[in-house]
Amino acid sequence: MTLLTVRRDGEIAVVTLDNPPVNAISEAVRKGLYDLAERLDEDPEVRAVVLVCAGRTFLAGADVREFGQPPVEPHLPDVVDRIEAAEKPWVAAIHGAALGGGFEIAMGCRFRVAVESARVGLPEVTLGVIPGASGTVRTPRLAGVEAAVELVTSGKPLAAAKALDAGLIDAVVSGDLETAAVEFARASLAAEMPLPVSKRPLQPMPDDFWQAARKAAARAGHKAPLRALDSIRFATETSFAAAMAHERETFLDLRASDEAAALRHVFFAERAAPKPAALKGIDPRPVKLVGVIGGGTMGAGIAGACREAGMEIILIERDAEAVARGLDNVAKIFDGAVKRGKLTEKGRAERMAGVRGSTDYADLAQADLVIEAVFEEIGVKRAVFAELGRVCRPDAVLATNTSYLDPRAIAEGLPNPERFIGLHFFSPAHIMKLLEIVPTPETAPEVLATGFALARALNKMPVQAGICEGFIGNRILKRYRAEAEVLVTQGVAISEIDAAMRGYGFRMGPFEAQDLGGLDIAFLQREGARAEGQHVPETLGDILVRAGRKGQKTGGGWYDYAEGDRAALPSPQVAELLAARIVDARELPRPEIAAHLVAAMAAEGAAILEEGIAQRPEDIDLVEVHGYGFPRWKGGPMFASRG
Ligand code: 3H9
Repeated sequence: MTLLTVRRDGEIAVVTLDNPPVNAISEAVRKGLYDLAERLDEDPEVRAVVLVCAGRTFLAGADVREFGQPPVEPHLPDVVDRIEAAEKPWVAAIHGAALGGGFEIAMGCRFRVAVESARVGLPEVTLGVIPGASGTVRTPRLAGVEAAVELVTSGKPLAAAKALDAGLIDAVVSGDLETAAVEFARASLAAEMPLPVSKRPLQPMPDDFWQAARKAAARAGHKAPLRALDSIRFATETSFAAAMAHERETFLDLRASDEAAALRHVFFAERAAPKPAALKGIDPRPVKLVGVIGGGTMGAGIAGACREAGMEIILIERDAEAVARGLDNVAKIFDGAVKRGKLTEKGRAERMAGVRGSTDYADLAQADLVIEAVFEEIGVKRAVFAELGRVCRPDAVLATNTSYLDPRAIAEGLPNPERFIGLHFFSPAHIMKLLEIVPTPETAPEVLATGFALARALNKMPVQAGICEGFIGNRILKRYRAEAEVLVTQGVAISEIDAAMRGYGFRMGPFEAQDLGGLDIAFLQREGARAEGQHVPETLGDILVRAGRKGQKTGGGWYDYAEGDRAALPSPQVAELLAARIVDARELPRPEIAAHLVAAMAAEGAAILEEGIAQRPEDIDLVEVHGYGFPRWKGGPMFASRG
């Protein structure tokens, strides 16, 4: 394979870069491009250069695998500068995505053309760094300060049409990209050449603009967006060269930070999770028609997510009234999408036309996949699978969405048990990214592969989990909450624990989260276990529920709430109810509280790994980041607690 090839089309040189899988900018790519810019400048027959990429995408950015090592010359900013300084204008021909350093190289080119399906962006902040090859310095010159701030601090790429509107690219082309780019290059030779981006003027912005932008960037919870903003602001107040030096320094500083290491860890974990090595070469079963049993919040969310991915849905409920309610729940999901401008009325109607309700299990005879999302009670679930075993095709994949029950017990007596699997969605299922995939010892490999394929189709993050109470996520949650209660019994204030976890990066602390979700679900579970004769010690949460404090919905849980207000107020009643269990008042610095609770999560994670419930520590981290609000920039409990 040749990294860079050059062919001539008259006076245009077409440079093709081929560095699979995503044309990441490695040391070899940097050196190759730099040398080529020199060589093509010396070729008297070349008047313009088109840079195009082979494979699925334009350059996807700096090679992130090199970020843990010392930087090696030529550095990317020098490559971008060299391309910009070329005597012959370069035209970036973009398909797939031009991201990070890839877009910075495109900004070094005199022109940028893209196919309609392409995206461009500067996602560096999602990796805990800022653009390091002029993204914060050239973008405001190319598209204006406001557009640059949005692109750089959000890290979100823009589709070609929007990028064109924003001035980030010069044209959206149709037909063959390379041909169109060569034509564009040829036409540009006849017209007046625009200034190189580094020479374009900058519009300074007023103070209140920067204040508002700072507020917005701070919402991300970690450093990189704020540092990126500072870098853009500095670029508007100083020379190009000074801004470049400042950007590079910030980039290198952040590259070495814990946050960047954590975000890289999550980045690579996310890419590895959907393609487990054990399933290589195993074809999933096709899934077009999906049955969902239960039209409550969870069932409707699952139906909505599957429908959004283009599958046809049959929603089964007990009676006509429940069917109507279930369909209404699904409709609300699409209504929400219309309200947010994500879906047209026509799109909504089309989505709903593919969702059918029924009370008759026989309607599932042709379903490829059926997902059960009924009440978390073993008898109810078993009855569902007895029906499914009777009516479904023997090769239809049958899945339970249980979060705590043993899938083996649910599937007991099911004919063809190799088609059975646990698919644990998180509520609201059309939004939450995590999908725990729980095979039983009998689950066939292609059924497991179907679970992973479904996750990909639904744009979810799949993690395989073994069978134990709570699988990976809820088992760690239980330990986390138990450990938080231990701190309370040691005299640490409930509000201090919540504040500590918010300070660590969670949206909510463990007690606030319980008040929002309700304390009664976990309580009922514990009561169920007790009724079965298991020894489940009385928790502090049990004491509150027995006193009628089930959370916000009952006006109070761990905190009191004024009517119609969600502000959590310390509760004298809770203090009184728990007084007998609290040893002493104790003050613990917030970082210590957070470290203690994260260590408890990691300890449970280690046990989960040892028992084979999770396959890799990265999987545990993904579960926490995508299902439980663990701050992404801390990498997950296993990463955060590494030695
Ligand atoms: C940057 O550019 C800094 C500069 O400003 C300054 C420098 C001085 N590096 O996602 P996929 C691998 S920061 C190394 O499944 P898709 C990935 O691990 C960078 N490897 O494909 C996977 O490997 P494997 C800014 C990378 O088609 C394989 O490629 N850029 C990189 O679903 C396929 O990946 C970004 O943040 C990389 N940069 O999506 C862009 N990117 O096969 C990050 C991917 O072994 N990348 N790999 O598992 C993406 O967003 C997506 O990969 C992309 C393709 C949309 C391009």
